[in-house]
Amino acid sequence: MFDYQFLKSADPEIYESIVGEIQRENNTLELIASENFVSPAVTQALGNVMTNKYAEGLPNKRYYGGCKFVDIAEELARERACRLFDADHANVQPHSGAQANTAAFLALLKPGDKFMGMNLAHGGHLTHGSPVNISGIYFHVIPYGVRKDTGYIDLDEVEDIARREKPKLILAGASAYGREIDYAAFRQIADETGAKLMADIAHPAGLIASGLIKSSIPHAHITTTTTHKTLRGPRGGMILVGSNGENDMGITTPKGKVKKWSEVFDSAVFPGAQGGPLMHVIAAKAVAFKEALEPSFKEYSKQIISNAKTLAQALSDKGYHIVSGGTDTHVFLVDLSNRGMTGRAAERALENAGITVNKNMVPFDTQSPFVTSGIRLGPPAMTTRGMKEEQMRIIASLIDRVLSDLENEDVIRTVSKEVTELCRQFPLYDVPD
Ligand code: DSN
Repeated sequence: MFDYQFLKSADPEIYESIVGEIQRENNTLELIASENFVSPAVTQALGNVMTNKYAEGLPNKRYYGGCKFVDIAEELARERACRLFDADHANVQPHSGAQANTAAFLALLKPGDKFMGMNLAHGGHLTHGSPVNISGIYFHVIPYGVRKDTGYIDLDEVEDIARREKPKLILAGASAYGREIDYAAFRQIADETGAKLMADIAHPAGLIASGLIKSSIPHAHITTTTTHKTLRGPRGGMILVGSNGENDMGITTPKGKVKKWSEVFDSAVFPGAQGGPLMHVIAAKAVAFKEALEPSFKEYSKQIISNAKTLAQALSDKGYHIVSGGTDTHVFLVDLSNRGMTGRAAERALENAGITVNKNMVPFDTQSPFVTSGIRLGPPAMTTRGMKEEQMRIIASLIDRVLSDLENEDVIRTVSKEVTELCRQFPLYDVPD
């Protein structure tokens, strides 16, 4: 599938590290909810000569000559992104989700301005106001969270805080929250309190593109996303604007010129937050969007949700506490505090058995972010391999055997063999010679 003949002789050490990663991905159960396996077509688009090209600006409005062919790739990516999300405008240049969020903040806030974002410990994201991220360093974040009794976002609390604090921006989105987000309710609160609404759909983007869960596009003034999680594209970011944003968010510049909101966001990406776009990645984004427009992608997304629900239920049946009681999406949190172990210990033992997860804070956690009381699980990558409900029940049982006897090397060895066998039944990538 992959041809590495030049790399192998030019740089055997890097070649070996890539082969090692292919083997790791082939032979382990990847349950990190934010990871996925791209198609061979996406990897080929990523490894191409468009990496050579400077293309600051936008298609047909570049600061460099020679952009005829990269323009084709970027136009296709933008047009496909708009079709996929039913958006009016897409900027496909952000190098990552964090870069897309930084550009959105630059467009919407001034240093010191107040915004509301979901508490990181309750499922939010580093770039939604963490004190160690630019979002929390340059801006004044007011966090909101989930209800202790239900694990669901507390919209009453969101409304109370917004009325009291009058933030300029409310950010709806999360990286460890399995329930659907009610963007219409967030928009209502934003309108009532004079805030703009930003949605970060990095995690559920593929499910939203498939029309399986509610979309932020009709409600948010701006939507940011990554392209590599449930959307199954190359690592990268994107900004989307729906007609809602376009209609009511024109701004008047100091010279009296009214700028469309899409122009404001485009300028915030470049020159505001980035220089030259990664044109090879943009080509690969276009390929992934084409794949996501196929009817088979919707079937894939449906299977992700069914797999996630099955995995959560199977673990719950074995006595594990699933935050909020389950999931509507591709991800859920397991609170291990009633099992006498930390998220860190669980992550390590599972990794030794060939099951990759990430430790994660759970709402109202008493442990530090390096230790945590929980793990986050999601099956998008395993669903790409073709696994279904039956395999989810097997995986739940493998996880349970490891976590029920954390220090037992024999259990870890036996489970590890079963993991390898399960992976063998669902082949992923050919290993180069
Ligand atoms: N770090 C990603 C995740 O795992 O959710 C989000 O950016």
